[in-house]
Amino acid sequence: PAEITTESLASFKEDVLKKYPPKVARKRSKQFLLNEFQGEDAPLIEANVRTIPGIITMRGCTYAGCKGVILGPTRDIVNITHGPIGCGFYSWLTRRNQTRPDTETSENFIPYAFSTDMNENDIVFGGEKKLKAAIREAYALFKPKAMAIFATCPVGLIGDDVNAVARDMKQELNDQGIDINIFAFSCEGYKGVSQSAGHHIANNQIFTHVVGTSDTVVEGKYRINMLGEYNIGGDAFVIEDLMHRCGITINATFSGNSTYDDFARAHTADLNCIMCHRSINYVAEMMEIKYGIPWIKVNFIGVESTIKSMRKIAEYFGDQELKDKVEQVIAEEMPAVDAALKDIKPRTEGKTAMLFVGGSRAHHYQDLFREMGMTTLAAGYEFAHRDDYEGRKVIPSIKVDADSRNIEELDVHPDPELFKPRKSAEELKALDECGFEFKDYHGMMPDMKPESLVIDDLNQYEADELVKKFRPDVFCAGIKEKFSIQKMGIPMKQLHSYDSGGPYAGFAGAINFYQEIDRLVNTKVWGYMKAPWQKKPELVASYAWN
Ligand code: CFM
Ligand code: HCA
Repeated sequence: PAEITTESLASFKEDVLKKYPPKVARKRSKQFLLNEFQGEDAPLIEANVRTIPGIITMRGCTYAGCKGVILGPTRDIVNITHGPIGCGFYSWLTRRNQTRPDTETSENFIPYAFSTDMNENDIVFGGEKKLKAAIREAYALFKPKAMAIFATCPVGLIGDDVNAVARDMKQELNDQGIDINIFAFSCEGYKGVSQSAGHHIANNQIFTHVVGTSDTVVEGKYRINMLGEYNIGGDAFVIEDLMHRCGITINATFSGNSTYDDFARAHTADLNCIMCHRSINYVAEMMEIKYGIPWIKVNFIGVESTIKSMRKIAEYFGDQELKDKVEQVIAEEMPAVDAALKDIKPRTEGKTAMLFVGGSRAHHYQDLFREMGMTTLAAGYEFAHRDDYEGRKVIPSIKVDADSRNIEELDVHPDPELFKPRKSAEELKALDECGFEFKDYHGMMPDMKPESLVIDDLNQYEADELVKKFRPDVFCAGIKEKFSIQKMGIPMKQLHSYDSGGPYAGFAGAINFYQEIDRLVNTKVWGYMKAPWQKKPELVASYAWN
């Protein structure tokens, strides 16, 4: 592999971009940076812009971000995909969010796929009638307390009005004396440049139609919502256990292991803790403005970050009793962490990683690698925005960036009337100034070495070149990248689904991760990954010349 220096990274960028037509190279060069300036001088990166047609992006669509990501982990809402069957089928149980229905009678619709299965006839004559019939049928079969409808690309193109259908059907069922909430999402796949627009659409609708509709208050001295934690591989279970042991009550999680009622009473919490800022900052902002609930950024990926986050929550409430309890739980967990690190670190120290994932993990997982003594050579998000790279002090996420042609940033909450602050602006400002980093959201770039590459919306060609030139010890991304990377003889770890592993959150999760990565980067199997023609080049000659 090439040595990692500022020069080798800069020349790599030049070589990669040279292969593109000049106009494409110019655009890509704004999303492909050497992380040479640090702190306040972080270089500017272009993010959340359209992928250039023809490029094989790692990204997904707006429907995936809305239906799969935000609403996917909630178990008792019937989620109906209005679209061709493929959209429902490919978002059916592919994300590894888990759920634990609390009683034998509580509903769990996650194993089902509901779709209107649109076909040519519906495209020509309209699909609204079919959607209404699907809602009636789903109600008759499952009697859920809530139903959500998701628009796919063709729905937007032919003009079916999913919101009107939701309103009509809610009325129809309510008129029959049935207590049900039905709402829709205009989350057509093409609506934004990535999954990210889908998060925003999902957040707006859940806030408008669900949050605040129940006044049930959960008992507890310290009551928080955990925002942006989706329980992949059971991460939320680990966090729930940690919080429970500290005496902290989780009022609602958005949306790992959650229910409709959790969302409905979310406005009764004392504090919002944001795990994945990218996908859920909208809900935190809206709850702060409407209900005066402050938010803090937390991160339970990595032991150091977990400890910092637990202390930050205790610090917010300020009680000595809570602070002592948090310290006690940390002390209980640390011996196992220390033992695991003592075991694996001699084998992982000095190894290298590359991380290209969604909108927060490419940053959060660098902490775990750092704890193992490993360096991140290159990282990037699929769809994060500039604040996720540079930090929030640099650019507020709600600022409209005219150059980015960013449909999502312009998509402010549709009903400004909803915003009637309970906590005054002065009170919120005082909270901001009392020593917490409420608004100070830390981005990925200041945490990375100057000798590293930061690449937004990486594509297949660039991934191949990165691996060929620098041969990292592990490459982290998603299912589409998995096998092309492994065929180049480099271990690949999925940081979306965790392959079949996890949980990786908290202390127990960190130990899991250390042990899996140790096995992955130290196995000899990758050295045997030579194709026959690589071992016997004469084969090439005999086929080529005979
Ligand atoms: Fe947030 Fe996520 Fe992520 Fe995300 Fe995702 Fe995901 Fe991800 Mo896949 S909400 S941004 S849209 S942490 S599904 S649980 S793994 S791309 S880095
Ligand atoms: C999504 C979901 C996804 C896909 C993961 C992957 C996930 O964006 O639609 O590409 O492997 O985490 O399940 O991000």
